[in-house]
Amino acid sequence: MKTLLIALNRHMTSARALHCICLAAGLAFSAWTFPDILPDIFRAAVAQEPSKSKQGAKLRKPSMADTIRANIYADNWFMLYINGELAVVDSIQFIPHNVISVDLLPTYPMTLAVMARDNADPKTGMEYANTNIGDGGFILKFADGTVTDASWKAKSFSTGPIGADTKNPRVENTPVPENWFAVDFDDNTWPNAKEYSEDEVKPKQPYYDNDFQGAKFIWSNDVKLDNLVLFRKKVISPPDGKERIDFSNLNNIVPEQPPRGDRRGPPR
Ligand SMILES: [Ca+2]
Ligand SMILES: [Ca+2]
Repeated sequence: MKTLLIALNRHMTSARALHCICLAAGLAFSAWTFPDILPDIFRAAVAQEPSKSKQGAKLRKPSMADTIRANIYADNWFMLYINGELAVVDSIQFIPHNVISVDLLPTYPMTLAVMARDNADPKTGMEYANTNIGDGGFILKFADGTVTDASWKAKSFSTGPIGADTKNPRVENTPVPENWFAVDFDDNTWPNAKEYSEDEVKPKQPYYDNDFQGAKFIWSNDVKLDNLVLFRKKVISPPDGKERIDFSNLNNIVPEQPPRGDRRGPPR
């Protein structure tokens, strides 16, 4: 290599020399990596290098056909982060019990992080003017086959009334970690969610009016006393096995134009 550098310095401009050094280094590296296919290394490089083929200029704009429907029901309230960003908030704080149905444009791996709350006074853990201990419950189903079950992580951060003592109700709170919804948050020490039956949660009618088939009600260990529960789940790939385009980089490229005639005329 030293000899090569001297020769290059003598006979070439510095720009051309730099080019040749890079080429030589590339050949040496490629020859070491692919000793038997040296003539093909350039073709291999072209095939592998720009992962732009996945996210590059040919990426089209997504349409609603690329989205998946999400059905979510919480007893009593939830908010959902997807890949670290707030995506869905239950529009009714506690009562009545409602189903939230939204369209999502999924990206995999998909990290789901949910905060769910039972209707409970934060100081007593009870509801309806401290006359009742209510129960929680959370269930979710996406059209890609993502469902809630015991594979989710679940951790309670507010429990009460401690010991179900309604005479002297007290609550134990644990600070919620600042980055609990982040993709890289470490939930390894969190327990798995516990599954509950419909009989145990007793969902209201909107639950039966929507598709939750295959999904399980989940909560932490005590569906009555745990009143603030965080759930996390990492969906590595679409559970239904269907290939989906990753549009998450769409704002950094110029998308392919839609076909002519795709545009609709003005409303009549
Ligand atoms: Ca409760
Ligand atoms: Ca409740």
